[in-house]
Amino acid sequence: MTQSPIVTDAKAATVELQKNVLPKGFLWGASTSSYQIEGAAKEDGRGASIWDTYCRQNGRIAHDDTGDVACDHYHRYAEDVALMRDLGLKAYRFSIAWPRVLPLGRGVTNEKGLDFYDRLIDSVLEAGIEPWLCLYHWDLPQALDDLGGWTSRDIAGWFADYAALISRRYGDCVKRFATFNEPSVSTMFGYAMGWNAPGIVERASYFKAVHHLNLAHGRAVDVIRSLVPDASIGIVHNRQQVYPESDSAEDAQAAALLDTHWNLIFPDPQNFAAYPPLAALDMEPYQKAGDMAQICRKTDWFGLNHYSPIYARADAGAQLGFGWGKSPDSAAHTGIGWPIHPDAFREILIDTAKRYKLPIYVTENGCGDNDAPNAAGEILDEKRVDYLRAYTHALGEAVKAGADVRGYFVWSLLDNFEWGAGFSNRFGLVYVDFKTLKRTPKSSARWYADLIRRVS
Ligand code: IFM
Repeated sequence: MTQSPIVTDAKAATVELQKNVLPKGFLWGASTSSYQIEGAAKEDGRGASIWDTYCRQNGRIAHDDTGDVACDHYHRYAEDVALMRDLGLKAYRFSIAWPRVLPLGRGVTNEKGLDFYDRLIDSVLEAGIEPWLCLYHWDLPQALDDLGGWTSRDIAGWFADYAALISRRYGDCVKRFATFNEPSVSTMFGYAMGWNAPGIVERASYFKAVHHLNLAHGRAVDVIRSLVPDASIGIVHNRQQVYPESDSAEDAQAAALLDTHWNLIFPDPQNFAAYPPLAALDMEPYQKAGDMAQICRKTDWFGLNHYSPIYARADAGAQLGFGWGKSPDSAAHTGIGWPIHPDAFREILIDTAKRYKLPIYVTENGCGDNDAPNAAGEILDEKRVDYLRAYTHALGEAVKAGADVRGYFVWSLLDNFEWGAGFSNRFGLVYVDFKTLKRTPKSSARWYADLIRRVS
């Protein structure tokens, strides 16, 4: 995917997506994840996750923030569902906290934790919103990490059993299942870079984690299909164009490697039964006969998370052979410094549709900033409105060019715990005051509600 950077079309921010561009029944939604919003970390029998541990390690998270309380969604979910209803959302993507329902990751279930998701799903359905359930958004039970976590081959079986529990419990009313969210981030940042839980920096651990997660995906797809025959199953991948930081041959090689690990190492084996060429040799030691047949599973849709292109530079000393490059200063950037490239979004949608030939749901897209209320208590996040306007317009252009895109979920419904950045990076349509936990819809929430009304 290495090619010249796309120049941002600044005019796109003023062009609204028009009615009748998108297919009938297009799903407008918003996404969240368990550790980032739920809080109630020690309540009602929830077990510890690797993020509870990681957040307590010195210097890992900005301001030593933790997800202990986060948005307190565990107690305030009804208020949050009311916000979704006011927005006019058609779908809501959330994740289950594995340690909330299986405190040790396997074995004895936690009925109170399971009840919480019953209540949440019921209230989402009562609001006329379709629940999209993601099994794994990074909060691995600590007890499983103690046994090796994703570096242990046994995890494919632990995950399959967890998928069975969730399918049996919720499969009567939930029909949309995602196995994983952004596996390339959770494995690369968690096992090769040390930037995410569990904070490991080791090549071999990373390759093992990748392979075992791929196996777990294949096993879980089989389990969900057998227990919920009418389920619509997918997995959520982040895909971003990867550009070399300079014209040097070394940076070009680094970009090809980053592309392999960021964009291909999960969807390629899952769809084509083969690891991408630049990773194939590294993956060999961890594969057993029959693994590829288990990993490669037909899914019903491709979940695409996209924010902006990323940049690579040569770094021979790095665990995976590439370093992270800087985006050109000339590009427009969000408040947290991510490049704004709606054209890249259009192109990645077209490219993903051609490569994987699956219906696409944009399962995350959004704009991070450091929003603050004005004197009147309003959050006028015009920059986010411009971003969303430009990106949804680009989505329409991709559809016109033939990409089969069937839904779009904003990241995120609420400001939340943004991993290593703690609470300082805000992506929400709804502002959360983390002292009082008061929710206030931002200008972007009003804009999004209006868009949904206008084009649905
Ligand atoms: O907050 C994250 C989310 O958990 C995964 N995708 C990117 C978002 C913004 O960084």
